[in-house]
Amino acid sequence: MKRFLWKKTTTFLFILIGGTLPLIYYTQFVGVSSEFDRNKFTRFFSPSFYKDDFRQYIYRTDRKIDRRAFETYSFSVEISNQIGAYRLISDTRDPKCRDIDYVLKPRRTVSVIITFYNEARSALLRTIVTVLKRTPLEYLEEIILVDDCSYDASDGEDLKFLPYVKLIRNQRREGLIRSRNKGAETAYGTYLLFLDSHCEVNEGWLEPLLDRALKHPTIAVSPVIDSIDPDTLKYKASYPFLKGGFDWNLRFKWIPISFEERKVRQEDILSFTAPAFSAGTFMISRKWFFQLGGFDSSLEIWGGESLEMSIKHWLCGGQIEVVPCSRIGHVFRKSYPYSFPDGVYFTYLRNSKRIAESWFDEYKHFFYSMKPAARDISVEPNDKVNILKKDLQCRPFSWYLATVFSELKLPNEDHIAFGQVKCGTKCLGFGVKDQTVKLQDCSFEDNSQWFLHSTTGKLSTNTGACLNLNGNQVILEYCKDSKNQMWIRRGGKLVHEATGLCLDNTLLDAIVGTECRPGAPSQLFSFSVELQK
Ligand code: UD2
Ligand code: MN
Repeated sequence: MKRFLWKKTTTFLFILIGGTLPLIYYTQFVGVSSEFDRNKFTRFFSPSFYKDDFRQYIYRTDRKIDRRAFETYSFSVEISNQIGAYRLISDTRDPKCRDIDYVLKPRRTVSVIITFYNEARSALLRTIVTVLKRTPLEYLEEIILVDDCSYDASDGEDLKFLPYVKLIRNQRREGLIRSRNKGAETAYGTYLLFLDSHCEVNEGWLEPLLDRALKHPTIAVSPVIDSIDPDTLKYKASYPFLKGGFDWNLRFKWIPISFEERKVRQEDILSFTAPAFSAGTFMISRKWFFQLGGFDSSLEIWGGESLEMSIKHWLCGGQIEVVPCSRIGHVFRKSYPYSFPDGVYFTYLRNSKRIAESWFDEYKHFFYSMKPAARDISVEPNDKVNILKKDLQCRPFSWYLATVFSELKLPNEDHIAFGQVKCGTKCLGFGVKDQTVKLQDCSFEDNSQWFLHSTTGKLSTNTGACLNLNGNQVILEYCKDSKNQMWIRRGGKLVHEATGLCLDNTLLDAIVGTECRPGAPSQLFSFSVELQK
């Protein structure tokens, strides 16, 4: 209703100032001002914009890229151009959502941040136009476009005449992660909302997001991402009851909410919590975003940043919710239309390692056991993360696993304990060079202090070697199905099954097998994580 009235008013204004139109057109083309300018609205909402004006933008060519080829964008640009700046799409919300009258007080504004790199002009324009047309403008602070150094600077420059639009252009390609940070740094809105450059926001998308976000300053919200087919550009509703998550490879994963959970919620239109943002489209308070340090700017080009943000957000006091009444369409492409300077595999692996090293505590070894190649990649230590953890009193990763993401099972179900193995105040470790097992000062940094105890009794290192006894000397050898490699837990002791000897810290930091002695502290070992079986 409100939007209808608004349209009426602008149409009226349009007729009223018809005589001065040529002058207004002129000033807009030269783009004299990026300040708020009511004239922009007149032009933007005029029928000629949708009929012809946008075509001048879409069909401007440059020689560096083929603007008609499917491969240039990994979706059908021809169909996208035919659709133009705007189209009607099906309202995919649960019909009950339409009846909700959101009373959004206090008023808050949103800065929409769209990063793009050589995007199809029609798709980029449509993303912006859908935001302008389907958002109550009193909630919209601005639309910040971050051009990540696309080949053709006019991709972004030509859009500055649109209302609310501001443009930043990177002098070199920074990747979407640093670009989003840059966009956030210039934002004024109370909330930041990140969008890809090939989206179409649907009817009533923003109000339900704001409604939830207003409940608490650290609730970050995510819409349901509908899919736009890359071949046909058909808009399709997605199943709304999916949460964002990931596996130990740190690959994003959708997880359906359980039947029980749906029953408890009673109402399908209520929001639900999720371990991670449903991909990279979410809204977060600007203040809280910067308290969290923004996205980790060491992450390169593409990948992982939404997981990094999700994990630290939860661990440091936030909550993520999926809001089923909010819908945004996104073109899910089957391949990357752009290059990765270091290759996509390596880039993603390095980003993942950085996240695991920063946030996974001793669980990082599960990541390494899935991705052994990551061990050899060097990533700079994340000094900021320790300050952040202290300042915000962030919880350990084990809390996240137990409380937020119980669906993330340990990769190998057949173990009973893992992590650091402590005897007194020291930790079991092995010398990488001499391969002797001894006690060392405990350190999370040290990969050689991580052990796994399997249900069959094998006690192995993170490099996959198994502990055995030779006489009473502890040795490391290839794991095999041998009784000699079996250790049983008995009252805090680790008993070698074949000989009945106990693991013992006899002298200084040496570790050997000795006769088991009741209550001997030097024979008591505890794992940092003991699983209940
Ligand atoms: C998914 C997320 C995306 C981001 C990414 C992982 C959705 C709908 N998409 O991406 O937001 O979280 O996973 O990082 O949630 N871009 C640049 N510079 C570059 C590369 C890309 O600005 O160097 C832009 C690109 O034009 C696009 C956005 O970043 O607008 C996301 O890239 P994408 O669409 O290729 O990624 P997608 O959909 O696989
Ligand atoms: Mn995308």
